Amino acid sequence: MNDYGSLKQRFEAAGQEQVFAFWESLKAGERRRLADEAASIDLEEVNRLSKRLLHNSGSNAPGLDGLEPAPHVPHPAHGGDAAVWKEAHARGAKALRDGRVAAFTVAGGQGTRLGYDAPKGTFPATPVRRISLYQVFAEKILAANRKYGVHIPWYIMTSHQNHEATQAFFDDNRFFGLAPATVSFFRQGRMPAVDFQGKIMLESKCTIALNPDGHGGALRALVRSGSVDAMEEAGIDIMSYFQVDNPLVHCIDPAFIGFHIESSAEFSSKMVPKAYPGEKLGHFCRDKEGRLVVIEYSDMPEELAEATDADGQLRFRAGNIAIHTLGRDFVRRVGSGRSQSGLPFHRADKKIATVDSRGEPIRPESPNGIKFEMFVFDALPLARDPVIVETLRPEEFSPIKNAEGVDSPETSRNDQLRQWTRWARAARVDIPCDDSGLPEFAWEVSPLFADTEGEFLNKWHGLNPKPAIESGVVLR
Ligand code: UD2
Repeated sequence: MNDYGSLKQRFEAAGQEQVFAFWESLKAGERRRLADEAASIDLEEVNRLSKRLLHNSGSNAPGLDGLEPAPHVPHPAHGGDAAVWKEAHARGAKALRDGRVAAFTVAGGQGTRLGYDAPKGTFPATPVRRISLYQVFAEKILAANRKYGVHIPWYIMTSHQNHEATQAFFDDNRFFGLAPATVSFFRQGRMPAVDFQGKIMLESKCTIALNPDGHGGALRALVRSGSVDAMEEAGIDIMSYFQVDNPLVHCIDPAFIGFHIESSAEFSSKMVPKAYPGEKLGHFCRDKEGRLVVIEYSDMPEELAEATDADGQLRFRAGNIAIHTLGRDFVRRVGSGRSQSGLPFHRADKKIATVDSRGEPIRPESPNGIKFEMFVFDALPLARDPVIVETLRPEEFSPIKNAEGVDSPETSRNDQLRQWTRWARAARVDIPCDDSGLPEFAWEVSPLFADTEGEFLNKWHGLNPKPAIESGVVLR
């Protein structure tokens, strides 16, 4: 009770006493739960953010004055220097063989748009085997382990909501052949939602409306969970960062890692040219202080998003596909800073399930409060010598975000089929396709067989006899 007394006092002093409005009617277990949740909140941070973000549009976006397109390393297919890419590849491969690299997946999102009632990484992603996103990544990591003679550790950031289910999925699937000790799961932090007066909202009489603190919360969570310490102990100084939603990602990409090392970067990113101005990708830009920044699609004025160069290409075409390389010491520096020196929070107005003054549930039909989120790409301007490297969209980016339409399971499966079919055609295998390169039947290439066209050609030429590529075939 004493603990509760001081907790309540702190909330009163911060003008947040409504959190305990139903305390007297709660059972012992419910009180403990509420007190635990309340104790996890940094009141000073919440009040400071509410004050700042309630009174502006809250985008917290970098300034748009004097914005220029960010420079990037072009892919050899678009005029990049093949010799420079070869060197970068060799440098990255050495770092991999030396055991300096960990894989890192952010998977704490709520996946609301997909309408799938389980952790998104468990979603069946491929056209024939229908294996999960997690299995796709696991096979890619396993393939890299074999290639470089190492056990690449894989860190997965979950949320409070999906942590247990994620771990159970790996257990049930025997970690897809990875050594269990090399896979670590940790929960990201949470932030309370506030109403438009800045008051922390209850989700029920005994629970606070707490939400994941955004993928930018990864930096704090990597530090708090001890992952950064564990990496240091194991001699790992580079993290290969990717989202849980993109089965085409090269989880471990030696050339990208090589460019990062070559420029002594603290944070590096991949880009693809935007397909059209309104595409929902952030824009890599250089701000007027000369720092690299990402301007989210929703913050980019239409006239800038649509501006073109003399050659007719989009001027701000470098799209952020959320594939990064992070330096371990950089993560420690930004992730252990107290909130003011870490990443900024953004405001998102949302419909937040809550309770009325009698404790009855409210399911609002329009936004009734604010969630606070950090974005990992806000680390870019804080990093020394960041480098942005072009990748090819058909080879690396086809996320599963929506149940239907763009970026859906169907578009992603079709892009996987087009990729494997391109590789097979490069090996002179005749596969009937439509004009978009989509084959007439579904087949599949496991990342354990090949993860790039070059690997496919090597493996294929070594096969004797060669299998017929037909409906339902899986090369593994
Ligand atoms: C993100 C980027 C966008 C582009 C796109 C590429 C933002 C705001 N925008 O859009 O610029 O790069 O991806 O696909 O990020 N996640 C967490 N914890 C959270 C929230 C998200 O781990 O609290 C993870 C989530 O599980 C997923 C990833 O972050 O792996 C992306 O989240 P999203 O789907 O909300 O991002 P999206 O599609 O708006």
